[in-house]
Amino acid sequence: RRTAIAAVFGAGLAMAASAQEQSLPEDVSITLVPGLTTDAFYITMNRGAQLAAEALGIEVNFQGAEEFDPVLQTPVLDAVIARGPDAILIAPTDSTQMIEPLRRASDAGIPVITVDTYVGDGTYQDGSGDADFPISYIASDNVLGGRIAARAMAERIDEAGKVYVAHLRPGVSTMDQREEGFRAEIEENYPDIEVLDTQYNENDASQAASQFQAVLARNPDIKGVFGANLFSALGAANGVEGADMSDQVTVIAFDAPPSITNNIASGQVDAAIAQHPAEIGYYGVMTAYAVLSGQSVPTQIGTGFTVIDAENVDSDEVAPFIYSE
Ligand code: T6T
Repeated sequence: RRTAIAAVFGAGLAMAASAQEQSLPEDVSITLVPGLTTDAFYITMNRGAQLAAEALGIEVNFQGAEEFDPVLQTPVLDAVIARGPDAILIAPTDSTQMIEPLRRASDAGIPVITVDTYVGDGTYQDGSGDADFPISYIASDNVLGGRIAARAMAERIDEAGKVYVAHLRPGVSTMDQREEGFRAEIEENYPDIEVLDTQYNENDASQAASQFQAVLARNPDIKGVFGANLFSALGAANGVEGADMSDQVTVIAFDAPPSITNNIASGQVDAAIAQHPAEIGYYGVMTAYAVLSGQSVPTQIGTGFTVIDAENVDSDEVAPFIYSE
């Protein structure tokens, strides 16, 4: 027993000693590469990132492409790698196509942390999968988010009828997981809801709006649309409004800038699943700084959701979760 106590005490001393030996890194510069620069979700993520940067006295640059596209994100990333920041936080725009571009950063000795979306199988540093090199993944639990959206939908359509998912493009991890969670929740709990084929809109709201018109033409009894990200939801809501169907068709949105929440008050959108992007940015920067300070970090950090609907949209509780634009 004495030996055990001595051993524990000894380990404590060793930890304290190594903590003392570590010195905090100086002149730290981190680059945050969003999925696209003009999206309220990433703008809000950057707000959280800048808050952490200020607290730590470091620099965080926000640099990305104007569209959600791996072909446009790759040259931005290559230019970032060439400048050699101390760490890269990135929302990869494709879970497969961004593996090799990100491996170039890691091979150049720049720690990579993914935020929002992931590459490979999304579990890093476990010795398996073809993209094991990122240090950590900080994001919403998107499968759970899809399940929450399904419950919100079911409640508003009396648990019966046809619905579909408006999605960006296959291969975007967040979107694929939201669809997976949405379908699983309906399949397990709502036998009278039919989920039609998913509609892919390339993150273009006007395409999402015309897709609603086309689905409506084939299914005049359509009951709901799950717009699984901001542009999918905005487009779906516009499509429903354009067809003068807001009273008959429920729109559940993922993401919550004022362009969505204003439409909740007017009844065009029935509920929004708000992510907490500022938290993702804040913890992303803190995690990168911890890595640069020689600390171990969690390989995954999950952030939460706030469900916003007509009952709480104007309340003080949800105000902090409405995105910046
Ligand atoms: O929903 C977010 C983000 O989580 C997703 O990966 C891509 O779309 C958004 O940026 C919203 O437009």
